Amino acid sequence: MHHLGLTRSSLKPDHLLQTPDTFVRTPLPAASGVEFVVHAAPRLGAGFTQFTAEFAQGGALGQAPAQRFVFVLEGQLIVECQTEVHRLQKDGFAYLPQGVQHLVRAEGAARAALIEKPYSPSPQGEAPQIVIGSEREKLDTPLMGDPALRVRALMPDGPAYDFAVNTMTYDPGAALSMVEIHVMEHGLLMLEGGGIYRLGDSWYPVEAGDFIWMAPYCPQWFGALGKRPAKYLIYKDWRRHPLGA
Ligand code: UGY
Ligand code: MN
Repeated sequence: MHHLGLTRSSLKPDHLLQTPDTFVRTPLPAASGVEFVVHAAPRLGAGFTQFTAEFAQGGALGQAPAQRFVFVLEGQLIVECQTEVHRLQKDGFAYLPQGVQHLVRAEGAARAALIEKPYSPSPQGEAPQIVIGSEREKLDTPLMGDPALRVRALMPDGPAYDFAVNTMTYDPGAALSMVEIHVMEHGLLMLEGGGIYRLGDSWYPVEAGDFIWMAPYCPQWFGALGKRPAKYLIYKDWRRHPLGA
């Protein structure tokens, strides 16, 4: 069917809403049997990259040019690093510090969110460690005391780590209690449900499968709509001085 050039996707100087009808797949180096949808990249103005990686049966992903965070969206992935082998199910994740030799492979078809960021060392020199976990095992914390809006932190929050990845779950009707404007940028993947996202001076209907990039200082607000919770995976740069010092 003709769509007559219509899409919910929108690119503005301080944000990108990228909906699945506009996704274009590409191969990338150091991977076989994996196709990538590049969501955020330096060419967009982002300080990190975020992809959806689509693994065919037997697909594998080798070394990353930066720190790497892998979150399983569908299927299973096997992460081999140092002498360890970890099997990640849906909602499982792995953090691999920059320079750690590793392989991420799929025995069957699988999909994952991938986030990569050049590491900014901690001024005190603490070294980040490999992290393996599952979102389901993480503690649910009400945001600003609102039990209808819950946050799960996936990364450890220590001085060694220069980014955070959280999930945020909104019960139907729940909303951010304020319009946020902050120095950190975001990469956001809608996992479940939907609602209205305010980005800059625009309000967008969004749903599971959509990706959003928010530049530093992009005004942002979300309210959940529908009869089931809305949930997203959200990246932000974290714990580093804005002067880069
Ligand atoms: O962590 C955050 O800044 C988060 N509350 N932002 C967002 O959901 N747009
Ligand atoms: Mn925010």
